[in-house]
Amino acid sequence: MRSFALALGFALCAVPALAQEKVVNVYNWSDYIDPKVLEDFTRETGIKVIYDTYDSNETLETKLLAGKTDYDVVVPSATFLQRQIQAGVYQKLDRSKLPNAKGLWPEVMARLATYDPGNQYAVNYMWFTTGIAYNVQKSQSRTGGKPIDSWDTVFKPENLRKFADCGVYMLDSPEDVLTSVMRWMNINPDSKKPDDIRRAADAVMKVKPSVKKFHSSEYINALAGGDICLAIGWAGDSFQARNRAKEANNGVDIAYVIPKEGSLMSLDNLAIPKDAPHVAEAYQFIDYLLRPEVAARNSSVTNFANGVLTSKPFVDKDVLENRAIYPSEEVMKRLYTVSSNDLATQKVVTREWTRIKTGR
Ligand code: N2P
Repeated sequence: MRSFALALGFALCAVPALAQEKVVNVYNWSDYIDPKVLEDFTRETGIKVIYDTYDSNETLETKLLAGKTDYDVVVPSATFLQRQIQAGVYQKLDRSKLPNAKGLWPEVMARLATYDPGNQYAVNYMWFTTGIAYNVQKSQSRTGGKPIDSWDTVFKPENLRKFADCGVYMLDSPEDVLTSVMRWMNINPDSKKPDDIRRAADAVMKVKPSVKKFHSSEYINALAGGDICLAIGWAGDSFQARNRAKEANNGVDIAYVIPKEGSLMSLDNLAIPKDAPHVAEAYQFIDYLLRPEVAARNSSVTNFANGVLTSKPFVDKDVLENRAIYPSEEVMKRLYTVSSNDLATQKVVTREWTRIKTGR
């Protein structure tokens, strides 16, 4: 009897203690998941998700290179992933622990393999373009009624000046902004020549007087609330802004365009840092995100295309049929990707970006 009581007592104390120990520390981009997915994951697995967010690769990279982070799952863009793999930041993935990886999109993984040969260190989470988001009503008078379809609107100083009074934001991301301006200038966006990067930065300097802020997440609410009327932004975020305005029923209509000159296509990917404290939980979390129904929910809520091909039948129709989110073959031809910067090039980029933002 006594041993039964002891055993019961042990069980009562031990179960909550054990349950408390199961955690996964996730560091992801802001506005990049259906929050209910996190709750459902915990309900199903008993693993608590400690979730933290960022809005720039530079922020993530600074933390990863500074030493131990305690993160179990992080989401670097492919160009940064490549450099971080070389720096020894990540562990190789054991595919036997990711059974849902079988649904990954072969073309997307092939593109990712140019940064992570053999797809050894990461699986794709989402992929997307960088384009122009704008307030439809406020743009009308500023473009003379013409639809916005070219980077001319952003990079010709006389054009952008017309938007200055209603508010212009640009992503605080040199990769997105400098490659867009290079493409517009007919410079190879993947050029690593310091001179090309400097010329691109000079062009951004010329339109800077019309830019209210360089920021990579505030533009969603700023567009939705009618506080700004134009942004260089990411497709999913721009459609989130459109949806937030619709929900608020505030009369603001937001559109997003992949300019005719073309857009940068980027891949964000799930990876496990080498020193992750909860590796088993990290695998469970990544595998959960790769479940077709779960990946689809994340796309339906965030308006970003996910890397799981088998999730397509479950993605909301408006998202799946939106050609700026899931581009057609025709649109795909206008998209370009860029390779990773080596450290020397990255230094030039950072210096030029600081010059743009601070004027020094
Ligand atoms: C999510 C932004 C993710 C795209 N808000 C940039 N990596």
